[in-house]
Amino acid sequence: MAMQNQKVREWVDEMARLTKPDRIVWLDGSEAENRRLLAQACESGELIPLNPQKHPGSYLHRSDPQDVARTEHCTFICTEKREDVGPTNNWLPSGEAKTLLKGLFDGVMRGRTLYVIPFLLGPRHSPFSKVGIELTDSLYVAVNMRIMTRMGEAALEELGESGDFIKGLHSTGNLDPQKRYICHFPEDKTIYSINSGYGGNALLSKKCAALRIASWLGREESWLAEHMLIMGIENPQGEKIYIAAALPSACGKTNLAMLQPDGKFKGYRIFCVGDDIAWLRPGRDGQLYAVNPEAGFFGVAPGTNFQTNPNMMKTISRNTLFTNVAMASDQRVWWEGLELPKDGEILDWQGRLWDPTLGWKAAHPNARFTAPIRQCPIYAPEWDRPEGVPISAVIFGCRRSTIVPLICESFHWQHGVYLGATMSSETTAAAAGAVGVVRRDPMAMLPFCGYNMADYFDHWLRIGRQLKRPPRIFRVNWFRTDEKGKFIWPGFGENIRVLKWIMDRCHDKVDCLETPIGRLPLLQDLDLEGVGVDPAGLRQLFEVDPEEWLKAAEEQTEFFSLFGTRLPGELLKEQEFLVARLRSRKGEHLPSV
Ligand code: SAT
Ligand code: MN
Repeated sequence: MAMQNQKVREWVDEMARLTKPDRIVWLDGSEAENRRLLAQACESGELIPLNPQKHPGSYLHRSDPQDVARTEHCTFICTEKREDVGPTNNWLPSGEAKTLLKGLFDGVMRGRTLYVIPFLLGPRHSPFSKVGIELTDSLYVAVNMRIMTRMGEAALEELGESGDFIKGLHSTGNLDPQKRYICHFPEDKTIYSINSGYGGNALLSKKCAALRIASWLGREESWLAEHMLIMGIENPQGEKIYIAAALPSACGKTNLAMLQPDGKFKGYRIFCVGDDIAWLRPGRDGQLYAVNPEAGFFGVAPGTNFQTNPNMMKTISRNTLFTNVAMASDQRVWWEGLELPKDGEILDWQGRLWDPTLGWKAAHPNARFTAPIRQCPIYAPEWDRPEGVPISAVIFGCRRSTIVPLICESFHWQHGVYLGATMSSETTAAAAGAVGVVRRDPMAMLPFCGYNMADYFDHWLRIGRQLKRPPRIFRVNWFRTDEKGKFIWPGFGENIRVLKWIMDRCHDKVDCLETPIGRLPLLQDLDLEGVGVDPAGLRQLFEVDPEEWLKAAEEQTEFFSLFGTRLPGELLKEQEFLVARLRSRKGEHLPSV
């Protein structure tokens, strides 16, 4: 590939002098190159070809068992000043971190190939878009990056002669978890990642560039990089709106992004623009516009099936890379949530012979698939629109078995930012650590915000002030459970009922019930026919217990106080008013349905 850009070349040379690979291969993103890389990966054992009839063009990768999820304790934001990364990020002083990383990367690619991967985040010719270059010694990373981003020539063409690109250096090193580092230097738009090959740690375009580095850039340039899906909804009358929704990792964001309305909601159409990351900026008309910087899905396999996400099942029917799923003897993939094959044997995600009596899961709970967005049957061609899509509603979703009602609308932008900032959620398998523990996860960005979250909240408030027609902000919780621990709300395709209410609110078609925590639906406006939730369940789904919420507000104080005086006063004011509203309704059971 003709490599004209002097700045890129200099940087590649410098990193090659450090890492000392045997050879350097520049990737152009072409089909022929992809075939060559896939063949090489099969030869080296990094990929296992799957049944060509059942899974055309698809492969299985088994990772090191110690390298199966993001490792937040090894993830650092490295800056001059600690205050700039705030109390919720791990910090290293940039000078010290560079010395440490230089030591770790010195000679690490000896005997290996260094792949140069230019990638474009966002549509071509768009004011939103950014170019990045990832250097990696992992073939697995290279073939995944081709699916996840607009990779190769297109990115270099966008870059032209400019030296303004995000730099990412990655090596799988020796996968030593003790020496694993994912370090971000937002001040020089650089990422260094070593000793992991896992998606979020190694596909540097994803959480590292498109969220951590991009959030920093967004603050400087007046836009937002968010952990959000983008979807279009069209009602039977042909009205269409776009929604951006934040949910923590492995909480059903991908399923929501390509929801399939059924039964009486068949007249609604959903269009998927993105399932994980949204870049948002105020447009000249005073609306908020969004693009998906990515070009593929890196979704959770277990639990994905024709009931929970038929559109994804079709998306991953070909040209898909599977990671840490199980495999049946006919080279078909399998995971928990799919029907067990009637005959033949199953190898678990580590290649061990498996059967259901063994007591462990065949697929790793964070097993993933990588597939191009264009294969999605409800893919929105607007995905590639340089100006993005106008957002009418923002959703902050959390995973809470108690307290938080199914849906609630904020009173206004500032209150919506407060709802986002006070999100808490039960942890999942997407990150290493205990699962099911409640933790604060503001805007589902706790692990992904590249700067001080107090400044981030302030940035959200500032963006709101630039919008003449701001989106409405909602909070959802699909995960409330009953006394027996069973989910009350069926979720998945039935979530269309909640989206319909959101859409009706955006079109001023329905009223609402004012409660201390926000606006709840009037039950008659929420189409619940045939949803299968009994009246007691409904009461629980929408219950707002002022006592419980007062306790929750107190816990927020603890979180807010982490940020000291840097926390925007607007959020404290929202909290103060919430507490006052709750106190005035103490002892009541809200709402009465
Ligand atoms: O971090 S990943 O992008 O690999 C998965 C996730 O946590 O959403
Ligand atoms: Mn995610």
